[in-house]
Amino acid sequence: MNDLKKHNILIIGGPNTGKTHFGIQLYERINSRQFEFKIDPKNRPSDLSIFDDGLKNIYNGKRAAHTETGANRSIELVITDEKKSEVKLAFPDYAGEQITSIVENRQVNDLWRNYIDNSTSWVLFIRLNELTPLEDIVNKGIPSAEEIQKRNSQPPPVKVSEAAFFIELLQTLAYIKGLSTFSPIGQPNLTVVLSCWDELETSEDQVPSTLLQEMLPMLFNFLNNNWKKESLSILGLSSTERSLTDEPDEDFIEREPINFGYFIDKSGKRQQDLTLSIRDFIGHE
Ligand SMILES: Nc1nc2c(ncn2[C@@H]2O[C@H](COP(=O)(O)OP(=O)(O)OP(=O)(O)O)[C@@H](O)[C@H]2O)c(=O)[nH]1
Ligand SMILES: [Mg+2]
Repeated sequence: MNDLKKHNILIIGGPNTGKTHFGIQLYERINSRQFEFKIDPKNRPSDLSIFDDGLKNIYNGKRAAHTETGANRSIELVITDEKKSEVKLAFPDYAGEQITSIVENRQVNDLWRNYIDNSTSWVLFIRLNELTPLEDIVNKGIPSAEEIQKRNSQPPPVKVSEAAFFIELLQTLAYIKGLSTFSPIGQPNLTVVLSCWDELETSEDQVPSTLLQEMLPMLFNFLNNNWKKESLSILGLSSTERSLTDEPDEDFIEREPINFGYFIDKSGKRQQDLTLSIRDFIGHE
């Protein structure tokens, strides 16, 4: 079997969830060859335009720009681990609105059909801090009679909860990939990444899956019911350790972007080597 075709990781995430910053920070690390996963110089992509602007920004202590709607750039990185086995990371950088539109329109275009067909691992970015909790049966009791009357006179806009959004998204992707939901899914391997972890007020050894269970219980149950245990991981991620803005952050410049960023592994341990997250993305062999 051709090793290069073995792993194909697809990053899936709505607007503003941190996809681009993760791509940049991960790229810098594999390129530096100081971490577990590396880019072999012979595999270095010739066209890096996908990360160019963002890289320039973060080296100036500023955030990278929002990916333009309509931009569909992707980069394929062939990465080698300590044992010299190769992983192909297909990293698309698209505007997160495309994900929103998959759910809203229940439709994908040919480009997305390709991404989905070719992928062997899905990495779903969720930024818990930006979720708007909608009241539902899981997190709220029954409202008072007065409250009910108020609501009846003012019908709220119809909107699905965040949990329902992610479930709908995963079901749509699974359907397109032709997966049966009669038995738990083993492939694609699924990693849920709780991004911008530094924004969350968590205790030192907070386990990411416990946090997801608290914040989005319905999604948590869906994941556990539909994915095989060994094909599902839930991680925390902070690509920049802080919120960069359009004003230069001097400390970030001085200490260099490569020294910022970590992820929280399944057991709640902080890992400074961002490239190790790739191991979870790939999943069990
Ligand atoms: N605090 C904090 N902020 C982050 C982190 N990663 C990204 N951000 C911020 O979150 C915002 C969105 O990050 P992007 O990487 O552009 O998100 P994206 O998913 O590519 O967004 P679109 O291109 O709009 O789809 C930016 O303002 C970043 O500075 C992080 O680890 N911590
Ligand atoms: Mg982006």
